[in-house]
Amino acid sequence: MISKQVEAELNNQIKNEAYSSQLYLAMASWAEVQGFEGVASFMYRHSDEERTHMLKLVKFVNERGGQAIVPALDAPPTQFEGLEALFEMLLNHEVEITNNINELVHLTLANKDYTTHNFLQWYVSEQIEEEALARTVLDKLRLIGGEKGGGLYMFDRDISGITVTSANDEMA
Ligand code: OFO
Repeated sequence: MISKQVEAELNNQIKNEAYSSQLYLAMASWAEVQGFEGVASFMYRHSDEERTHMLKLVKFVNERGGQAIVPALDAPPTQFEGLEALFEMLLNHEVEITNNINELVHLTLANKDYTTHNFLQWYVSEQIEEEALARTVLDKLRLIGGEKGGGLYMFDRDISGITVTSANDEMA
């Protein structure tokens, strides 16, 4: 059984993951319209991943005697200044999510809730990968000279094959 406080914070994280999914879906749609098919397919996949992160939390809260709440969400942006701005936003967002997860982990320890603490370790590892991925993509984009460089076609083509979990291998 989870405490009311842990339940409330897990529900807050459900909202954060749901927003991540919507944000990346908005990025996918923008990229598709701009003609960046590779970036769009990467973002569509990333959006799906975030939905699985949310679902994992929904099931956990319900299994532990709480009730997962499906939240109302703010609308994500519809316009992005460019690819570099888009990936910077993604990185900043993931850093924020990492902070949220760390706060949650801290709360479970303070509550001596070792079951939830154990469950959250998956998210701790996942955040290492997500931040590393965003940084690697940004580095690659800067390496080709950003928006003004001539390598955008290759960048877009390469990124379509990257998955969140295999980011480090594939971008190496
Ligand atoms: Fe769910 O990891 Fe990104 O936000």
